[in-house]
Amino acid sequence: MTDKAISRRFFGAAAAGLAALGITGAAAKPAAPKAIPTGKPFILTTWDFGPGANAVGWPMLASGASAIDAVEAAINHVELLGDYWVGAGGVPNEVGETTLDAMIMWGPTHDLGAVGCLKRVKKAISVARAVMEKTQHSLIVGDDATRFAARMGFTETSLTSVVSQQAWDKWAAKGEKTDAFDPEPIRKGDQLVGHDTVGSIALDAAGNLCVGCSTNGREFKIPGRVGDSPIAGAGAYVDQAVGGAVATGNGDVMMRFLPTYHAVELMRGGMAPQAAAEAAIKRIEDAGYSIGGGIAVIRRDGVHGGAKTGWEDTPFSYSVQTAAGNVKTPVS
Ligand code: SD4
Repeated sequence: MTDKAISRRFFGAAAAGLAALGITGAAAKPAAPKAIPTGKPFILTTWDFGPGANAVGWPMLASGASAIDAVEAAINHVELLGDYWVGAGGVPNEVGETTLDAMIMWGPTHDLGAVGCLKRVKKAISVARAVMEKTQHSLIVGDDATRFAARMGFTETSLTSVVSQQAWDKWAAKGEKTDAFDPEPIRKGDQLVGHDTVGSIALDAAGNLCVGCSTNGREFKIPGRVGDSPIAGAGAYVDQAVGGAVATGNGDVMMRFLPTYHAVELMRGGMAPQAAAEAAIKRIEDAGYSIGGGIAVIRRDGVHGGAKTGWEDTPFSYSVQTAAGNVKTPVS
């Protein structure tokens, strides 16, 4: 074979390989990145926390603040409410201690910060933000998350309140055991009562998206248990070009299906937000799980949707605030 023939053969094969990858001579030039439109700011927050949390985050967005500041402030507001399910003073674990899970994810960089089983620090979403902004890590857990928080200047304090102490005392006095050793909730109906989470999604005037969530997790959980909330694609997920989603419910099961990642990816493929939310929840049902759970989804153009499974008598809702006001949407 002549040199010319060898080189023709080599370059022919190489060109065919590149063509198979969708790279041709003419298309080899990198395409100009598609500009992402800025869109109209919004903030979405789940459950009955929605109107109050949005009332904190929205004025910030309206005056030009970043979506990450609005999400953090909205969730801090809920974490400090003294609600039994989110933040300080709520849901004790099996030994009576309150521990927190939280995550924040920033659209422009796809960066993430999360804490799992955080102890003795109130603003879990702010510690998650410190993980994201101050370190290369994405998730820090347990006592080490507390030590990290202290290192970042957060105050250590007890998360036990009169309410959480009484709840645990009552439960322990009855000789109850954690339900975490019960059989999996497959075709049996969700045995879980007692779990809740706040999730927020914001778009700012600069066109940046952020999602966050925070929870005390599951009542009387086994110490060390971490739920879905700090797991990317489970508790929350954002894609700067597409939109975001937040989840709530039985995180032990929901994290197996990455429902927020699933919904965002379906929207990327062109599915409408409501259909994407329903499809992500249906995947869990189709696998045979009977749980209580829901997701709220919003595309970056502000079109939103939600879906739930179980929770026939539990009024799951989410609220979206824009310049036009706050609208609370019940999920059926
Ligand atoms: C968890 N997903 O830790 C959370 C709890 C929750 O509604 O959202 N419950 O499993």
